[in-house]
Amino acid sequence: MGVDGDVSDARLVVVLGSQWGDEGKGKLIDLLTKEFDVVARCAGGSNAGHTVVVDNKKFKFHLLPSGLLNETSVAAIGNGVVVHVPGLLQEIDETRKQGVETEDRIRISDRAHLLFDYHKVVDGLREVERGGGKIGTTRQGIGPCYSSKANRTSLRVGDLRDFRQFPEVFKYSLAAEYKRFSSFDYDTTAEIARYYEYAKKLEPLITETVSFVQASADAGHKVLVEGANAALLDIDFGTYPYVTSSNCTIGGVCTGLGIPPNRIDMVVGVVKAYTTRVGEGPFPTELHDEIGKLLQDHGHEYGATTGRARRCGWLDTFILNYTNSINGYSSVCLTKLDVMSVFDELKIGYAYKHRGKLLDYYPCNLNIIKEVDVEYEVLPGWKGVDISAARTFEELPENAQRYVLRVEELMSVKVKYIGVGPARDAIILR
Ligand code: 2SA
Ligand code: GDP
Ligand code: MG
Repeated sequence: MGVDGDVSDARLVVVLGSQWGDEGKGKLIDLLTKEFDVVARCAGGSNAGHTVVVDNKKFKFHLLPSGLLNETSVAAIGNGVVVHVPGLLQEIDETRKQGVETEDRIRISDRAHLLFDYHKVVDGLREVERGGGKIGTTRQGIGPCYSSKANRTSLRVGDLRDFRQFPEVFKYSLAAEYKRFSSFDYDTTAEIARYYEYAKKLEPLITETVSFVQASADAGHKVLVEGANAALLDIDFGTYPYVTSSNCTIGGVCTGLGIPPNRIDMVVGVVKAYTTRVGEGPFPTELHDEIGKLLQDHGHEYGATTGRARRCGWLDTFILNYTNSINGYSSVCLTKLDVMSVFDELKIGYAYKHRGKLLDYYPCNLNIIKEVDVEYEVLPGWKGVDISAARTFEELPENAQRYVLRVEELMSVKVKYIGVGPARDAIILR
């Protein structure tokens, strides 16, 4: 991974969430995508919610890559993604109705696994069963579908091309869920019949995406990989079990698309200027006071998929350094700096202390994460100054510049992009 600055120097660029999601990946991808021929998703499913605002019109992407808004890019959904076909068809339809041409612009991996309605039902039942210990999932069936995949009882998009195994595997996989949870109605015959119909609609989109993406790169086309969810939600490196069921760190890009690591030129980490989390799980810099409420209101922190209120807190560079150690950010996009214009002073959590001792790595044990004392530094704010029209770093108030430079220093990574508003052009390039 050599390229440190401009995406124009890079062939294959990856955008990843560096916190607990909703950092504003969708908006950065929309900005970068102009230069890219292929935009690809590698992991997750319709749990993801990526918002792009264009001329006051809001686009919300769940399964489709946000880069689809650039009309010259082709969108690929990789093998690591779990695909709810009716949801995808509906999203394609809605995107088209919003004026985006989708014809011949979408490729879906034949190796991607199919997520059925019963996975969503089981997701809900598992959450209810967990009671107070619930994960706070989006109930989009993500965990149950990846479980079927790992159990090797799943069906893949390619099975819609050759239905021979479909009914048998479908019934077998569903029977396992019935044994576990007998209390749900499901019309198996009708569902299988529906899939014969979906298969006809999906057929032109089904692609062997490993060769498609690699041939595009070999032909000199530029590829942008769009991470979904984020590092602290990664099934291996996140705050397990309060995580999603895929690898949303850099490894998921290689396994979710079939890309060798040495083809990746650049990794942009998207960092929100504060921290949010939706769902349960530890969050050391969370604010339960009026400051947290102010961040939620001013930042419009509500889930793009479920509408749930997101929990809010100060920026935490201890987690950012942990996720940087895994993802290796070439540069950072610091989003929502404008939201911080409501404070007299700002805090950055930069270290964790447990029982009086500074931690030198991010712990796996959630009890320790719950018990840590966060070490903060306090920076002066730029209260009341509207920064949303700034388009150069120099136009930012001195204290906003200082905040950005401090983040850069604490992370040892260049802050290359600064988000100053939800609009497409509300961004500063450094
Ligand atoms: P799941 O549904 O099994 O993936 O949930 C497991 C955990 O992962 C979290 N998760 C998310 N966190 C932030 N944003 C997500 N997407 C939506 C958005 C969320 C929404 O963009 O706002 O609308 O609520 C997302 N998807 C999954 C989830 O909260 C669980 O903690
Ligand atoms: P993603 O999941 O990382 O793509 O992020 P989401 O789309 O779920 O949430 C980010 C929200 O912040 C969206 O509503 C964006 O429109 C909005 N947003 C992105 N960048 C900025 C920014 O710099 N400032 C403000 N105020 N909003 C932003
Ligand atoms: Mg989101």
